[in-house]
Amino acid sequence: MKVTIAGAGHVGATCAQYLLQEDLGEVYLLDVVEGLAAGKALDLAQAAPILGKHSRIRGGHSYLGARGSDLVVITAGKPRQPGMSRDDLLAVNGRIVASIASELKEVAPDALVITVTNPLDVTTYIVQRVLDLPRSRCMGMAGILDTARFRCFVALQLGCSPVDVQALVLGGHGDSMVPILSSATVGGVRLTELLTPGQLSAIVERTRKGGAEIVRLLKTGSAFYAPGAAVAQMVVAIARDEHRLLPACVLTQGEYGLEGVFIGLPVVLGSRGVEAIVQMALAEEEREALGRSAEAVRSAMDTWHELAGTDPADWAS
Ligand code: A3D
Repeated sequence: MKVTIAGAGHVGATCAQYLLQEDLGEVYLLDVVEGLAAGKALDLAQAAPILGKHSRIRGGHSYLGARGSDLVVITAGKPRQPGMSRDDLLAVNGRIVASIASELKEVAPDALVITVTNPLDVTTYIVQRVLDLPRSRCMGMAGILDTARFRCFVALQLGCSPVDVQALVLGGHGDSMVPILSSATVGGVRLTELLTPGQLSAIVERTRKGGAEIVRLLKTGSAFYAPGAAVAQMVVAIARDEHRLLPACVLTQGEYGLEGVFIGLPVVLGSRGVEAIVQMALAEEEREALGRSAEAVRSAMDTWHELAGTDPADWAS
């Protein structure tokens, strides 16, 4: 499998490091800044003999290096700074991902694409439309990260292993995200039996603001270790045809009563990409919150069209 990572910044390079540790095959790191991707790739390639890995990692700023990629991860773009919302990045990052998608059309038109750049749900939409990909081949990474944050905070509260916390965070990658409490468990025990409503709502709130908490602490950018690990988990699921059930941002076609919006839902990930969207029972308030989250994403999609001066009707699949 050949994986191109467009954007060799914090998230892109961290993801490449995890992929090297997985020994997945060939990775091409790409960045608009000359020397950055080549330098980081060379550094990672020199880690391979120490780690006992065989993978080939190269880097550059030319799209020719991405030719023949089976999978492309797009992490190029500005990260948030303190006080910014993800939607504040739409104008600049929307244009960046649109230009990258146009380039990919030439060199890797059939690759599966995982978008990471924020605001995630809208950038995934832009990439899907510019590349005109079937929805199974175009997805966004956010749900694994938001879910991991939720699992981490539950584990901190209970003093248990985060591995035993099984949960899903669905919806848009923003303040409207929807942690699904009705089905969350710890080692098979319902989470609602282990924590009080007050503790649960504090964890939900911290999860929703989980990215901003890190931005506030770092002051110069946003999270990258957990995001890099989350993307790598999706890449591995696809490369090894694992049929993992994971949350990812996908185009809805009626699932959960939602039509034509990109939003985080439980999917099955394997070598064909999104092999299925899993319909699960939600509590009434969770279903309503998912609907509200979809409306927030839809309005951000409309804002993109205003910014880009494009007609949503021309973009309809
Ligand atoms: P950063 O470390 O600044 O890296 C971004 C890289 O993109 C830089 O090296 C830039 O040179 C490069 N770049 C910019 N424009 C282009 C272009 N046209 N072609 C190729 N490369 C380009 O940021 P980061 O890695 O911390 O974050 C990258 C993006 O991921 C940001 O938009 C973040 O908001 C987003 N992000 C999303 C999540 C999700 O869960 C969805 C999590 C963490 C970060």
